[in-house]
This record gives sequence, structure tokens and C-alpha cells, in this order.
Amino acid sequence: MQEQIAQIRQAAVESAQQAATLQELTNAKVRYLGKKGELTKLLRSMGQLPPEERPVFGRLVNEVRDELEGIWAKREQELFQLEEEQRLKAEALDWTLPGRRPMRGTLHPITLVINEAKEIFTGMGYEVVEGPEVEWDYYNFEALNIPPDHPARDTQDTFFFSEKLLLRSQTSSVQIHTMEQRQPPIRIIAPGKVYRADADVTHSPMFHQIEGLVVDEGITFADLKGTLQLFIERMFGPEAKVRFRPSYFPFTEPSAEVDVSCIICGGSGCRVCKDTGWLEILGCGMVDPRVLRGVNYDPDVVSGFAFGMGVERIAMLRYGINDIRLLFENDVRFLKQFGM
Ligand code: 2U9
Repeated sequence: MQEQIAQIRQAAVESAQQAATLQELTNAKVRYLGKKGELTKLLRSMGQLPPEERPVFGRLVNEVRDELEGIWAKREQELFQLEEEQRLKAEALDWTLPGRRPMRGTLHPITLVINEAKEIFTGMGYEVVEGPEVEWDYYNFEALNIPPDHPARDTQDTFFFSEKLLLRSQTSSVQIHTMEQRQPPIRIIAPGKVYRADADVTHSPMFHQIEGLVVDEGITFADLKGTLQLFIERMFGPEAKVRFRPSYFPFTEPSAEVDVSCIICGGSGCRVCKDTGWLEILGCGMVDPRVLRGVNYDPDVVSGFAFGMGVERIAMLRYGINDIRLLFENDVRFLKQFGM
């Protein structure tokens, strides 16, 4: 009997030592110390012994049981630590890895140009004003001295909702609204979307304009020239040369178109400037007295100058973009090349 106890003890100790996981250890415990386990079975067979041997035997079995339970508790602790270490190793994080950057957008080149123009003009004391894109014929054409038979009024060029309502084809309407509401001095720029029935490599049916208007006593063409010269130098760099050519617009008299020395070749002639060395970038002039009279300003007391430019054209020249459609497709691979 004692030998049997010793054998079971030995086998139990070995199985505890050999158990490689907590599960195996539990299984082994059930096998030796469980209700139907080897040691329990041995204790139950005690009845077969002579009564005088039973106390010694019982004590011996219970001693072995206590010892085994101690061994199990120790092994359990060891295996628990082992498994915990393995789990932590498997889940290990490298805190020194660089984080994943959140996707960050960039400002659209059109927005960049508008923002820059706003900076330049507000720096000269201008105010930024905006107005409706759906406009009355009066504000878009009539108040700007554009006669009823002017080609711009053709449905080929302008999007009409009705005889009197349209999508503005220029932001000049904003300046008319402003003049109706205020008295000189006026110094404003009006950036925004305009619409014309036109679409090819250099034209889009929706594009952006920045127009400016200054009205006060004693405003002259010299003020206009100085202002635009400064704007162009700030927008295109100090080496940009500027020239004014006489032109015609119904709303300004006299009128001029303004060229900047080619920003690609610097004026020596290339494909972009068609070998002229110059790029046309805006139109301007002294506000026609008829326009001033139309908003109840007295052209004998005040005078003004105005100018207008296409933002897409300026963005294309500044960033060397050769197809206007790139500005409207919103391909992220294109857009992400531009700064914040
Ligand atoms: C008022 C009076 C006059 C705005 C002006 C231009 C000349 C001009 C074009 C540039 C390229 C339009 O985007 S474009 O196609 N604009 O040449 N715009 S003077 O004149 C005004 C504006 C408002 C009350």
C-alpha cells in the first residue's frame, strides 16, 4: 500500500512538472486529486485494510495530498507567469514607431490665388465684398452700361433663367449693389464665381473672378496704374514688368488691358507667351460716368477706377498649369501638389 502511495505521488509530481500549460496542469490535477482521481480512489480502498493500519494509511495519503496540492499551486503560479509573458510578447507594441499621420487636405490653387489677392488688397485698405450668383439682368448688364444688343447678352454667352434673371457673368454686379448702398469713398474687391456658356482647354462654364472698384473724389488713371503695378509685383514677384494697352469695355472709359512680362521665359519669348514676352492678365479702366450716374453718384464730383481678372488664368500662369480642366476635376494627385 505504501509503495502504491509512493508510486502515485511520483507519477503525480512528474505530471505536474511536465504540464506545459495551465490546462494540462488542471487535467493532471483531476487525474490524481479529483473526486475520481487516483489518490481519492486509494483513500476509498482503505476499508480493505485491517482497522489498526487505517489511521497510519489515512495520514500518509493526506500528507501526500497536501504535498501535491502545494506542488500544484507552485506550478500553477509558474505556468501562469509563463503564459502571461508569452501573451505580452505576442501583443508587444513598439512605442518608438512613428504614428500614422491623419490625411490632411491642401487648399485648392484657386483658393490660394484668391486668398493671396485678398491679402494684397486688404493690405492696401480694400474691403472684400460678396454678392449673389443668381442676379438680375439690371445688375449684371444694364447698370454696367452694357446695351441690350451687346453680344455678351446673347444666350450663347450668358445663362438665363428668364428674360430678367441670370447666372452672373461677371462679379461687377456686386460693385453696383455696393454703390447703391453706400456713398464714396469706396474701395472694394469682389471675388467669386461667374458663369459663361463656354468650355474648352482655356474656358470653363463656371470660373472665378476678382474685380476691384475704387470711387472717391480725385481718383485718376495714375492711381489705377500704381495700384495694379503694386498688385502684380506682389502676386508675380518684384521682377515682373507691367504694361498697359488701350482697350475697350462698356463700363470703363478710358479702358486698358494689362500685361505682365512672361513668368515662364521672363520676356525673351516662349510657347506660353506665344513669343511675345507678355501675358495678358487683367482688364481695367476709369469707371464710365454713365455707370456712376446710374447709381446716383455725381461724376463731376467723384471718379473711380475698376479692374477685373480671371482667377483660373492667374492660377494657371503662376503654377504652370496648361489645362483649365485640371482645376475642376479635383484629382487629389494634382491638388496635393499645392501648399496649405
Ligand atoms: C463697375 C464698373 C466697372 C470691371 C472690369 C474688366 C475691365 C475686365 C475681365 C478680365 C478677365 C473679365 O474674367 S475676365 O474674363 N474683366 O477686363 N473688368 S474693368 O469693371 C467694372 C466693374 C464694376 C461698377
